[in-house]
Amino acid sequence: MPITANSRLRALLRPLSAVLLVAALASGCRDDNGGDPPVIVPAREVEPAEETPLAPEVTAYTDRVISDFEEMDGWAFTTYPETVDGYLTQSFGDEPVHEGQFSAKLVYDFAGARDETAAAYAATASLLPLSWDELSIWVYGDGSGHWLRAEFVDSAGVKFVGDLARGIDWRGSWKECRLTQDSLVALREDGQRRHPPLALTRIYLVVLPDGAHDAGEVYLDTMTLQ
Ligand SMILES: [Ca+2]
Repeated sequence: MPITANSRLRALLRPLSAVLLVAALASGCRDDNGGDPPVIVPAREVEPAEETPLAPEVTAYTDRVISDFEEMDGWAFTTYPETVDGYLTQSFGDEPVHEGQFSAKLVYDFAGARDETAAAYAATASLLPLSWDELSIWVYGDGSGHWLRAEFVDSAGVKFVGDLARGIDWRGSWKECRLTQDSLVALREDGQRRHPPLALTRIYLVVLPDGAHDAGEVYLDTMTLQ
């Protein structure tokens, strides 16, 4: 802080006021019977107010967390075909978490569906707001190369899907995967219009017939709409 005439004056007066205070205490009048001395309260120096922002930062978009996986109510595990094995659970102990205390752990084993298109689903039913541009989710990869997608259903019951990652090619670290609402395509028929609001129904891993029908696990955390 620059030294101003005012602060210099206060610096000069400070020792003086201390001397006066000591003198006042030393010369304080007491009753013979030892009554309490008068309370002398030195004048407080007024500290300059800290600079505070006039208003919180305002941004055009507010992130809406759809799921933080701190609890797993409303989530379930399903597969296609039924011969795919696996489960969906909350993370436990030292398992990877991106934010908070827990993530979701999606465990899959595609070995029972060799040479077929196979999928392991984290299934939910989460009605989304009318308007959003992007959905993002943090994913702890296993390097499997499997395709990570999200499925939605619109108000007319038509299913739409989008890609969160064309292949999970990272292992042992977190990445934020995103899709835009504009990128969604109808699951069965091309060119169908979306009728909002959409509900998110599944986040899932897919392996194509010529892909590796192996076993592994990924963790999911903090799903957000922008
Ligand atoms: Ca979490």
